[in-house]
Amino acid sequence: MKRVVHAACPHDCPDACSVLITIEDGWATKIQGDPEHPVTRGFLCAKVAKYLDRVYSPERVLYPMRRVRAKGPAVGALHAGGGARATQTQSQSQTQTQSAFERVSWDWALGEIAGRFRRVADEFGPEAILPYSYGGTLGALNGASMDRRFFYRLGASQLERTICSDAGEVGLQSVIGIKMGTEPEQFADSRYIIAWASNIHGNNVHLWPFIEEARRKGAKLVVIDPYRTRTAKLADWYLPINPGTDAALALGLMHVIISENLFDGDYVSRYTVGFEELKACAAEYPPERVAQWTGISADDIRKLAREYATVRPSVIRVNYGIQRSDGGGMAMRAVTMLPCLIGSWKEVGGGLQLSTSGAFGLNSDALRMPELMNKALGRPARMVNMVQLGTALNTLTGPPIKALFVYNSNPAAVCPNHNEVVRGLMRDDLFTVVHEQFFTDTTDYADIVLPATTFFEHKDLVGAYGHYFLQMSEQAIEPLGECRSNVEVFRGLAERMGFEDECFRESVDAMIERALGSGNPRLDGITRERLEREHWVRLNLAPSAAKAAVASGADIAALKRCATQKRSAPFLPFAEGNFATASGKAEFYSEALKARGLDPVVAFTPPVESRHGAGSKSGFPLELLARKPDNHLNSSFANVASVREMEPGMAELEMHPQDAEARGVRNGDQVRAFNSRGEIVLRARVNGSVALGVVAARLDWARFGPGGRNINVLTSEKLTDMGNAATFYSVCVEVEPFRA
Ligand SMILES: Nc1nc2c(c(=O)[nH]1)N[C@H]1C(S)=C(S)[C@@H](COP(=O)(O)OP(=O)(O)OC[C@H]3O[C@@H](n4cnc5c(=O)[nH]c(N)nc54)[C@H](O)[C@@H]3O)O[C@H]1N2
Ligand SMILES: Nc1nc2c(c(=O)[nH]1)N[C@H]1C(S)=C(S)[C@@H](COP(=O)(O)OP(=O)(O)OC[C@H]3O[C@@H](n4cnc5c(=O)[nH]c(N)nc54)[C@H](O)[C@@H]3O)O[C@H]1N2
Ligand code: SF4
Ligand SMILES: [Mo]
Repeated sequence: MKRVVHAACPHDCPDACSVLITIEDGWATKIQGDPEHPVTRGFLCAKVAKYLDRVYSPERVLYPMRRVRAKGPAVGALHAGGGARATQTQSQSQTQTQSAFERVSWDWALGEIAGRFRRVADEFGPEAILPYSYGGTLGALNGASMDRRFFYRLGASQLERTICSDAGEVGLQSVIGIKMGTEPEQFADSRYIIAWASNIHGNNVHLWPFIEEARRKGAKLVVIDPYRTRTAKLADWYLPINPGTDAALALGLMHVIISENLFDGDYVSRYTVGFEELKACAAEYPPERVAQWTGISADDIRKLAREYATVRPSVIRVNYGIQRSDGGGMAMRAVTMLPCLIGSWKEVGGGLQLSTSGAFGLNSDALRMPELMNKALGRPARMVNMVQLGTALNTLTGPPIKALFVYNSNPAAVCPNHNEVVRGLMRDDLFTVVHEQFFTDTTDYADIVLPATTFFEHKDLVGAYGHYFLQMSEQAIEPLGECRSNVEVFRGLAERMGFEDECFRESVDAMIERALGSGNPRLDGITRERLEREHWVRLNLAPSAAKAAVASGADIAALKRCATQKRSAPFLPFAEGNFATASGKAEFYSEALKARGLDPVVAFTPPVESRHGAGSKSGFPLELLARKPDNHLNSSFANVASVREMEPGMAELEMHPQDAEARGVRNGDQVRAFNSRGEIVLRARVNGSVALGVVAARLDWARFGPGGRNINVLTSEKLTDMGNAATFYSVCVEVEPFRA
């Protein structure tokens, strides 16, 4: 019997695709994008199009396992080189990895974990236990619900989950108050599109067709990125920028826009505060000065400012690459001011998008129940920053970390300062549990591995950070082997710990209903039953905003076009102000930042590890971009052979010809990239991807990397100016020819 199940891709990706899974006799036989979904539009990215290979991979963890050999990667599992060679030896390394474990029952595994947790809590206090999770699934339930309840009730340390986006989010919200922005569909109506630190074609591919549509109608695409991405190669105008200097560029643009009177005085006076302070600040950033930091010429800065302000509607797709630097919060803050200054929020196809996730307003507190912490500790538990896992595992006291529970994450690949992370994970006195779909870099250090379902195997509610549709992801197949979802694992563990609270018995459907019951008007009328029936539903997005657009003279033709294309009326969140800040206005001046000791307007400070920072003078003159692969998702998919094939040359270091020549390096040579934290041997690729002074490499599983390492041996635990986030793109290194 053949049927089609509606699911939603829960991977950490803005597109949150609507997925159709064909099931025949209980087996998934086909996956495709839902042609009806207005953003998915019938296609999936290349990696998820191959998802059957991932779900039915012979390398899935299918049963609970316990360690029977010493911690660490299996000897012989390591091999040099990436790409095809790694793929060949993959199954071999897999067998060795698995032989470090033996199968146990769920009953035994849960009993062992509960027993160890109890002993650790008795001896050191429950804060000696640390959960570690991030973006394995963004499903509302399997991302953060039963797990949080469990660790709150236990009184475990809290994890500060800032490895990805917090600097940018805080920066964005410091101006507009909420994580909302231009809907992707409206990019089709733009005439000037800036992809700012945004590899759209690689990381946000469902925005691309809207941009193509706009370009067919004459729109211009500008890319601002220190790396010549796929997106940059396809742009009308590519502006390579020195890493970490975006705040200066945005200030330079504002300098020109203000001094040439190209801003929207009416919008500014009605809907913003702090213009005079901003004007004074921007006056300090004439294009000639900005050019020295950014590497973008003064003429280009002027041209970009004039075009952005006058070719309308203009929109900015800014992405998280901008905020993985010391000053990431300020950079995002500065860029967010631009549409507020030129009033492009009023226009269909105007504005800016970083994230749309703030619109969903699910009742996350009801899912997570932080109040359970009081029951355990009578106070909030200590916070441990996930970016600083290495330091935490090795040096934290009061109490030390004695037990670690990893799920939805692969820290032995994705965490910065890899060598310290591994040193910590190797500790014999650390009890580590990893709940996973695969035997990853992190399971190499696990005492117990638990098998996890994929999104085919469980039900969940899925929001998005790149569009405004809420989705129900239905379970398509029975869990493989003895796999359990995150919800069920923590439910089972709570029972074994003797936690009698009712919340640990709540059903998945009841939790979905609670999540929807936040009272947020954007969720009015969106019930579990309706989502089950319709699969995806557009949030209630204030219709008055669309009317305001007409009233303020925005593109009426665009509205008509929506009607004929059966598109929903465009959503213009800030056409009439309505910012979610304390003042209700876009804040060019922020009292809240001032109270936190930050510049209340904008400040540009070069990252410490950059050509203008102190780091460049310490013998490591090159700026490293430790990037994401176009066809993997952080470390996910790197182990799926059919996906890996699409990403050749993983173990490469891309260099500028002059930097290579100055070091006696030729294209294809083995080079040693190093700094004070570590070293890695890669193959030099001199291919025009990076500017002078910049080198780039991709994130991979350490196991597939040369010497069992990945690029995170070079990245640092330094945190950003806002949001305590990671600084993966502010890293200084030196490179030399490798001699074995
Ligand atoms: N194919 C694929 N898709 C993904 C992911 C993946 O790994 N692969 N990861 C997912 C995740 S977790 C996230 S957070 C999103 C992130 O998606 P993006 O925000 O697009 O993230 P990045 O690729 O980190 O950064 C985007 C671009 O910023 C550039 N960049 C780096 N430093 C700077 C700088 O200082 N200034 C400027 N202007 N640009 C800079 C990088 O070269 C990169 O091309 O993508 C998601 N989607
Ligand atoms: N050098 C460098 N490092 C980076 C980045 C970079 O650009 N460069 N990007 C950073 C960013 S933006 C992010 S968001 C982080 C991402 O870091 P992570 O969130 O750790 O991302 P992934 O590498 O995708 O690992 C997720 C793991 O969760 C597992 N998983 C998936 N679904 C489930 C589930 O339902 N249950 C359980 N238990 N497990 C599941 C997957 O198999 C996978 O191994 O990496 C960061 N690290
Ligand atoms: S990873 Fe992103 S683009 Fe790919 S299917 Fe999932 S949501 Fe869509
Ligand atoms: Mo991320």
